[in-house]
Amino acid sequence: VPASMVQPVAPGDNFHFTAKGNPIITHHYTADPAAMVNNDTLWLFAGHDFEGGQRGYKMKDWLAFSTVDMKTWTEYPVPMKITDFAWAKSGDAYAGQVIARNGKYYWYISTNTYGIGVGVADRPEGPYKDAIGKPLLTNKDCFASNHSWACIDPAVFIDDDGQAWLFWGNQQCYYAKLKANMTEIDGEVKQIQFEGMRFTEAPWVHKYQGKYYLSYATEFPEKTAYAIADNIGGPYVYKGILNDLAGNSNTNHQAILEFKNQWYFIYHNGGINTDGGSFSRSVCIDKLFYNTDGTIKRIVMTTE
Ligand code: FUB
Repeated sequence: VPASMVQPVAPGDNFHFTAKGNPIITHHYTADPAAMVNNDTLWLFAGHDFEGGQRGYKMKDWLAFSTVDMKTWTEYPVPMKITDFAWAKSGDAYAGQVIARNGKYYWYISTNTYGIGVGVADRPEGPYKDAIGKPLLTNKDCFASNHSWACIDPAVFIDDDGQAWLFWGNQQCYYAKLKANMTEIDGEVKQIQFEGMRFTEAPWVHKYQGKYYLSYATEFPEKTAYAIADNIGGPYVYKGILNDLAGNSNTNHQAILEFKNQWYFIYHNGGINTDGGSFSRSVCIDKLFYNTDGTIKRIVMTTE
């Protein structure tokens, strides 16, 4: 897939396409999906693998898509670029998540090496701008790790009492409260203690029947594991592997949410990657089902 694929550029110059099974987007390489439901619309936010091959990640912007029926999609002009974060310099546009609050949309993003930032916009499709002009979190907030990409993969969650939380990390999973303004950390950074499968990266928090579910990438190449807790900070009880290795991709990065009475598991694989590397990824969506005891049935990855 050439990097110069169809791309809306001007506001209103949206691009419409119909997903024909997985991967759902075949005119770009897309990775690290995060999703949000806003009224009758599911919004999908993704990273964007530019070139692939064996050369590592090359990710310079993030992309936004919406759907009302999980089949027909709208793609918007590029809502945010790594260069919108002056402090991120030459970093890559790693994983993030968008959430609505205070009539605005906050996009927590990560960059390899430079840490986690937050973009803000008036509309889900952007354009987003750097909300604070500096990183929200850096490697020094990842006190238990000593590698340069420890501070990545922010996942944001607003609890029923209105408190917003941020989870993030690589090799270790960290969490903290966000202040009501969504742009400052409130109090101490803490660490999730895992028993069960090792935490690699890509935390995602959701709530189901009053319990907290923390899903995450485990091992490497990555599978998706999950754990359940009664409290947001744990203790989280390991419940097993949720998704297997995603073909042709070392990473798997998931989002989990309910839309129109159906739960979905959104992730990436290397479904249209023909170069043999693991850096040309594609977002996929499959249905997610719970057992009556609240555990989740293993995801069946489909191509249809
Ligand atoms: O896309 C770059 C990085 O790869 C993400 O931040 C990780 O979650 C993994 O998917």
